[in-house]
Amino acid sequence: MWGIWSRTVVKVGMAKPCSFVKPCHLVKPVSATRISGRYLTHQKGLPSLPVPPLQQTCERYIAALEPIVETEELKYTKKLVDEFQKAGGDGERLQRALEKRASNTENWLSDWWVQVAYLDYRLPVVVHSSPGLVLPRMNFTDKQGQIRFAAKLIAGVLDFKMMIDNETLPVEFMGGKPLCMNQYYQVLSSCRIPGLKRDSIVNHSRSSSSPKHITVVHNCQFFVLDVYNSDGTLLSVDQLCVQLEHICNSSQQNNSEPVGILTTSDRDTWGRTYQSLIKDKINKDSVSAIQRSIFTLCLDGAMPQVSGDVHRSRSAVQMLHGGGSQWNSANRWFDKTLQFIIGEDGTCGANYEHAPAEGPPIVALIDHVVEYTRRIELGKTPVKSSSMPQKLHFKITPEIKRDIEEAKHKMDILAQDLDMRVVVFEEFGKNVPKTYKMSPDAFIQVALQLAFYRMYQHSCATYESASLRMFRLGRTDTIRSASRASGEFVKVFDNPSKQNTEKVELLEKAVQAHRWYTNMAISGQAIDRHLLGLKMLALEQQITVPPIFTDKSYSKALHYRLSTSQVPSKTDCVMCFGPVVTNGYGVCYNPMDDHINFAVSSFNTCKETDAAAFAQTVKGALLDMRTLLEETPKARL
Ligand code: COA
Ligand code: HC5
Repeated sequence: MWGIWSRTVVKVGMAKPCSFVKPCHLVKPVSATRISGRYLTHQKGLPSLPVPPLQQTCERYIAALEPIVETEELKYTKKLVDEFQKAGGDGERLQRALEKRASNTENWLSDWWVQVAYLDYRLPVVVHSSPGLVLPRMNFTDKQGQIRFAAKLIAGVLDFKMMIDNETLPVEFMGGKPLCMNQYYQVLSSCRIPGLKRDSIVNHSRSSSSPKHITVVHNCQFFVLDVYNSDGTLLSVDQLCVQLEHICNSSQQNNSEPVGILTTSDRDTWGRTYQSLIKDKINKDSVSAIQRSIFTLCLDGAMPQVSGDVHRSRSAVQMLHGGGSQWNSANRWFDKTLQFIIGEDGTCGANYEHAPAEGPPIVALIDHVVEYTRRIELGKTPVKSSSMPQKLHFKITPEIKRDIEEAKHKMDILAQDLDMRVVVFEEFGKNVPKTYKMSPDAFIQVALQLAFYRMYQHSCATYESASLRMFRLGRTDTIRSASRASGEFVKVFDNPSKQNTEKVELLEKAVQAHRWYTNMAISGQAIDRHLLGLKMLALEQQITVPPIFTDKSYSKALHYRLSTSQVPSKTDCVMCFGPVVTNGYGVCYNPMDDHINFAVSSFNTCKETDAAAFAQTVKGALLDMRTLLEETPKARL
């Protein structure tokens, strides 16, 4: 299996030249019709994503390969790279074409990226692409509490939506530079649609009749809930409570076909089923109501009681895939860009379909919602009557019934395979690295490198997400955390014959190397998206794909056994995702001031990996690195 972040590799022969004609099916750039003034002025002021110099990328590519390929492989790749970048070679030609594309587009990368990383990707979005987000356990333990919290949550999301609609969202900054805000306009009222070979995204937020409803799913049954009164005002929290109670009361029996499970299938299979499903007018209207809705709210059924770390890990599983067909996997519509998930025992979080946006805008929305739910009180306003929620009906043919059974079966295999461990590292957070004048993120990444080396005695290709939102319509590039400096550090760290002063020096160098790579990535000078762009052009122009892209080193460089991401938040939550290769780990972390939340995933069918063991080894690495700094006086200077 190729994870999304590996599949941009090698399979050159299989990849078809993409004809990115009119990307009407892509995330629509913000249109000038409704979004205006402040937002557009801000967006226009942002710089365009640069195309890095070819020679720079070639040099940095070779440097990045050093810790992860064999000496002989590196020698061979150096020759290919020299050939690629020589005057009059493939590289020069492709580079010129890429520069031309950059001058003719708002962002030379973003449409390609959405296509390659998401819409062309055919594995299920569940586990393989859509992340989960786990909020701290909330203070309720029964159905009544679940409904009351859900009502507040809906009100909180609509409060945030108002800021999006009025363009009053504060512009975000990174390192003093303003960020692209486009992703905020893509997360509500949008949905992924399965295709036969390629998916698409619809976004209804700026259509002339923008949606006024959400979808609620309970006991695998879907309902349309209008969240605006006929006079255009929002339903109050009390009104929402009444509506949710009505939904729950009218779906107590689990007697409908669990049609939502179809969205867990691989995309080609779901694409085929989708075609036959929407042939029926009733089904088409029901599916359209889900797709158009502002977001989906999943009210989950009760789960067996567990506590502590086990509860956190179980919640992460609920957010990521719902626990399997007998639990809540069918109580979802995984194509929906944003799904809030609320259990009966205080479990609460979200799942989001990744194509339209990165984690940070989702987290900002959720931070706002959590804050809102803490402020708002119930039972203060008289309950006005509002229109009744509408149940969505589906007509299920024997063929679709068969597809549902197959989807259940495959989802259950996937659920069995995923090992997810949420751990809280309680000893310290950003505070300790800061004391030693080190970047906390770089410190954590070096600890991940040390942990991997301790378990496997070598380094692996490592991916960390870097934001490109300093540029207009920017998405992400890759920070390659395995560097020459990290390699030198991890090799020496457990060697008792080495002095602590040398170890500290190597640690400092490794941390600095990581921070250097981060700065280069967020300023649009990293290598991965540039190489992808050059390869995409070769495919588009139907010229022979240059050998550097069919080279073994390139596939090794993209086989990320460590796929990682830092997603910070105000709320003490943790984000999670699956590994991107069969023998890899997915590691998402949220560094708070005095602790760090980690979610580590791996596949049970892989005998080499073990999420719990890796999480434990990361904890050990962080502690040992701090001890080294504490015991080595030089470090305090
Ligand atoms: N000494 C003291 N303090 C330092 C320091 C140093 N040498 N270097 C950094 N710090 C401080 C920073 O000022 C910052 O302070 P704050 O806690 O007050 O904000 C804090 O430490 C964190 O900085 P750092 O750990 O270096 O990370 P970062 O915030 O710069 O983040 C990335 C690094 C790569 C995560 C970030 O650039 C990025 O791209 N984020 C987006 C990732 C993303 O999109 N993920 C989701 C993908 S879906
Ligand atoms: C709720 C936020 C979860 C983070 C999701 C994330 O980091 O996605 C990465 C996106 C990117 O473009 O780097 C991909 N990754 C999960 C494979 C790291």
